[in-house]
Amino acid sequence: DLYPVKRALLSVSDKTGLAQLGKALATKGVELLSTGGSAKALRDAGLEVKDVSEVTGFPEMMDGRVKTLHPRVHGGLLALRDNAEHVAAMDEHGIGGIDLLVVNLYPFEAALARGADYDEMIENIDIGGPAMIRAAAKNHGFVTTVVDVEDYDALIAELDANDGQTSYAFRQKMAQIAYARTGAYDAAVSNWMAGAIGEEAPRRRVVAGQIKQTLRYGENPHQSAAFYVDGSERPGVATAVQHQGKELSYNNINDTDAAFELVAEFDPAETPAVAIIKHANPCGVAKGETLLDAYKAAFDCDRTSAFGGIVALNKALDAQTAEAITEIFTEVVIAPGASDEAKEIFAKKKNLRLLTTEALPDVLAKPSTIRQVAGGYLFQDKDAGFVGMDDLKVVTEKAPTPEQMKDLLFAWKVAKHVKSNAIVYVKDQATVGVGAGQMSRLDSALIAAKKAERMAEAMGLPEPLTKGSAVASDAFFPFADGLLEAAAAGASCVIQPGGSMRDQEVIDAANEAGLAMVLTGMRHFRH
Ligand code: 93A
Repeated sequence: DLYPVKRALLSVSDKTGLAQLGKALATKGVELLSTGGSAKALRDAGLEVKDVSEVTGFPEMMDGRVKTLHPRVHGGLLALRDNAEHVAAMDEHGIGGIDLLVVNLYPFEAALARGADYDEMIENIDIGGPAMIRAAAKNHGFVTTVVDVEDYDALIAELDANDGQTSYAFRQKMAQIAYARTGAYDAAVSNWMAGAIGEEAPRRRVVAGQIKQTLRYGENPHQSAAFYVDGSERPGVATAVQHQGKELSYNNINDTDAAFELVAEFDPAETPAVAIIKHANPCGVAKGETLLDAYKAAFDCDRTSAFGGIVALNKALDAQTAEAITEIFTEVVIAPGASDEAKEIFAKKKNLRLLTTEALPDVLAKPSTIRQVAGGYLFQDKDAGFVGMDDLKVVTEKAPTPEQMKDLLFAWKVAKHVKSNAIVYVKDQATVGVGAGQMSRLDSALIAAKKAERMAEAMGLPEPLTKGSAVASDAFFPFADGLLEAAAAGASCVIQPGGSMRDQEVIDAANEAGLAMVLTGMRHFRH
């Protein structure tokens, strides 16, 4: 199953390592064919190269759109060397076999990342490259295809080990990588176009990405895992710069994403805000005069759970807040920047990871989200639903005071980021109890209240902070019981979508308990 490499075609946009590869091949007596820029780079390195235009008898034309699209190239890649008719056709038409194809594509993803305009993006769609890659990879019975600079060393090692030949297993492996590349490339093109034409329905989105990190393991140590990026420049965990600490784990990445998306709900131009996340749910979220105040208030919601948490800030990390964060064990801190002083303080905590981005995530953007089910994928727009003061309908005898209204809207924003069923108690722009992920809304209300009681005991407070709080429910109360539980915990006002068959029953219960209640008309399920 060994097949010799006698003639190679090299056509690469990224010239990294090209000269070294060319030299190694030339030393082995391989004839080199190449396209314009690649041929020049090889010649500059002192190598003998034949231009593809000389092989095809056509110049590279139309701004390079047509350079390798020719039967002398594609015949050379596709001909079955052990098929008499194929060999006869090669002879008849003067087609020489190409045994090795080294191509990397026009940098479409890089153009996307730097925000190139439409015409530039179009010019960066490589046609000839993928055509050759797909041809060579199809013919892996004879032809070796290399599409990644990172595989040059493996190629040379393979040729060294086999006296200038490659094994079938190697060619097959390279072919699989090749199709992964062309698949991801066209996915990037299609996804970019979807955005460019403002297509909202994600129905025909393609799932593809580039590997960013092979993870040590998945959610558990017996699961293998990897982190793929989609090439977009959205501020977030995928594009953040890590300043210190160990590699991020699967769970870290997931939790950091949840934390940053949540804290981005709070406009930094208004007030600093902090979110602390555990297992993808917030265990404390608060606004404050300063970041430090916000951190302290968020921490006080559930000090027990905050241990080993992920902290997200809506403003650049400052020294005072950094100092406070280091007082307990924290896994990750993510913020749109960090002062030098803050970085120095963190440097003493070797295990703490600090990530910074240039901006906050855009909470109004609606990129597709993807979830896998057995045999398929579920796509949907990200939940970018927003409810403002004007969208609220007061349905009780009492109306919320302006102070209560502020807390209600705060609670509502947090509830959007809590696994359903979500119940969130808020007092003075800080969560004071979060009930997440229960199968009954009543249980979420109970758990959140219980946690608040425990915190009050631990902090030596006369009564739980849920007394006089605002409470949010991510979806309607199907019965009055959940609402009554919130009232028992001391809530004085409620925000919820409404829309239950028993809305009237729930409204009556709210009036009886002396609560003010507003309806949003929008729910925030999150599963
Ligand atoms: O414009 S193309 O789609 N038309 C072609 O026929 C073609 N052949 C190779 N782009 C084509 N290529 C690409 O050119 C390769 O995939 C590679 O990325 C690039 C190398 O060009 P150069 O050697 O001139 O730098």
